[in-house]
Amino acid sequence: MRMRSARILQQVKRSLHHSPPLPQRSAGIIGAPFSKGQHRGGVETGPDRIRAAGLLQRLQQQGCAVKDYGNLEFEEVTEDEPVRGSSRVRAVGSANHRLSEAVQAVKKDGHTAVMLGGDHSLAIGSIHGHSAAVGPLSVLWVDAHADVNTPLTSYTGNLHGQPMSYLLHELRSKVPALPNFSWMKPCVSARDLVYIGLRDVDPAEHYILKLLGVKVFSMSQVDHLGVARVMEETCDYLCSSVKKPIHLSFDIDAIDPSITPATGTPVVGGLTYREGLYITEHLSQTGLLSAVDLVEVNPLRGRTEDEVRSTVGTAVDLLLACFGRVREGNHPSDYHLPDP
Ligand SMILES: [Mn+2]
Repeated sequence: MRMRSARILQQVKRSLHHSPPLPQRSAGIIGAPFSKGQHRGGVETGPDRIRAAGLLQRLQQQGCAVKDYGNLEFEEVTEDEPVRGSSRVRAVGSANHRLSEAVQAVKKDGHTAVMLGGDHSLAIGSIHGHSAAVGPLSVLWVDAHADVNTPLTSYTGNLHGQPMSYLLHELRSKVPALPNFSWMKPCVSARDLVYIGLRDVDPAEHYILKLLGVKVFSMSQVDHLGVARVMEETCDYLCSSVKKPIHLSFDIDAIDPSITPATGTPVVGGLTYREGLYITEHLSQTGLLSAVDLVEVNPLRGRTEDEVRSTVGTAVDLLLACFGRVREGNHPSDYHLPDP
């Protein structure tokens, strides 16, 4: 009898709480004010602008525990001549070494790591550190670009267009040994990588993605399938065998530049704000999201304050969704209606 009434009480409670309760999560935030993986100044101010838009407070308001590890300080590399056509290799190698260690510390403290960039070369250290702490990962790379040039295929010599080639086991023999990179080894299998949002892919990159059979949802596929099907297929694909922790590497230029113009290499025809939120809401609900990069927010690239605000605000909204915020609304599990 007591069992039964307890069950009825549970059912009543459940019907009162039909919107999903806020998940208990904790975010460990690392600022990485680094811009030497590309040539435009300003992207190093991204982390502080994202914090100033209220990221920490808003995460706390939605029931998420937050620890801010502050901004990393990167050592000045004075002699940094190009190597095999790539620029500032030593600075990128050294910064990513530091970042890898910082991400490992955040994971050992038990948080979901949040790396605020900075340019996308930082994914090298972020993904390496994440993998060093938790083992094999799934990587979801949301970006207009594939960032999988090797130093020998890159047209620009910018390392923010190369990070995935350093990280993939399958490309080990195609990436030359570089100064200040001896600390890192590839740690991602092509089978465990999914791209969403691609629309500006170099020929060599396209060749690599086909050669390795990487799962790609370009903007054409997003148009064709719709974002809900894309996320369903992404999660089925990544979780088909073992459920590995997921690393989300989100380049703000994946979103259409009409929404997020303050970024270094905008490309028209991107994800809508709603598609971006759908991706992050859906990932959050898998319970497997273990680290997030939010990179390439460059406040100096906005032509107006409104453009900067829209870009930074979108970055914040994407991160809130990673930690359980859904558009239908949330309420704390101990919420009580006030009695008159
Ligand atoms: Mn990128």
